Amino acid sequence: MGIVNITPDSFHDGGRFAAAGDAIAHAHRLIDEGADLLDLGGESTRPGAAPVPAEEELARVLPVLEAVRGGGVPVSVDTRHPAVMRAALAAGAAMINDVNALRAPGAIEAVAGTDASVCLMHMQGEPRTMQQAPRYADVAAEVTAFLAARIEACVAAGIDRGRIVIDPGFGFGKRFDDNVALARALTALAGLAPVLAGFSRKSMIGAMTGRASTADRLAGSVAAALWAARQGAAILRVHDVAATRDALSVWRQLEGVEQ
Ligand code: 7PM
Repeated sequence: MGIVNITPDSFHDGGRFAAAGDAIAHAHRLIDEGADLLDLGGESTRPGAAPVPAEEELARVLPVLEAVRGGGVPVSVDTRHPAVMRAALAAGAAMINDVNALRAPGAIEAVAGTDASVCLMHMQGEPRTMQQAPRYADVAAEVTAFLAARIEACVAAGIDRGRIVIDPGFGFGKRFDDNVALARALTALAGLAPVLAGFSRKSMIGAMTGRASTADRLAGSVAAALWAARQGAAILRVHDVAATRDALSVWRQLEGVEQ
């Protein structure tokens, strides 16, 4: 899954893809690099980020979605707002990626009436304040129980189990040790539903490598992605599609895994 940020304040791209034209060009580049899926985001959910009104988010996302849909690669839209979900699904999105796991009123209903997939992510708190004081007694048990409950809520509302993907939400209300514990729990999580893992250029990679700048976290991010795949992750959410694909290709051939 290649990341396409359409946010002037996104944590890595620094506003470079703020203009729809730039985001569309970036999306096409990720498709050329071999992305199997694109994730369009019009609201930055990085720690400390302020919420974006649904209308502004839609104005960022829709032109890009309209330009890249039908290009052979399914498109996911990263949003917490039911109004954005409905408009994105009407405009051809194949998946809703919700860092809030469809907890907003009306969010489950927005997805349930369609044949789209959904990614349910765990987050403690909300983006503006989530890194201030994350707290868990047993992070793996708590995140697993949360995701299992969200799966059942979605299934009860009519979303097919086979359309649900789960994500422990690395960096979303988690300390370094919490992120590491969750990474080690990926194989167990994959027993609940297919797992999406997003490590790309995050602060835990910075902490593990001593790389303060997100621009210097490519190699660390690729290592984390490979490791997640090996733990059974089904979808890798990455900025760097070509590098990640190359690494997976080499690993799979050495391992003798079917391509
Ligand atoms: C910290 C830094 C937190 C950067 C989040 C980010 C994920 C996501 C984002 C993820 C799913 C960024 C991210 N991360 N959706 N959206 N999983 N499902 O790329 O890990 O800016 S935002």
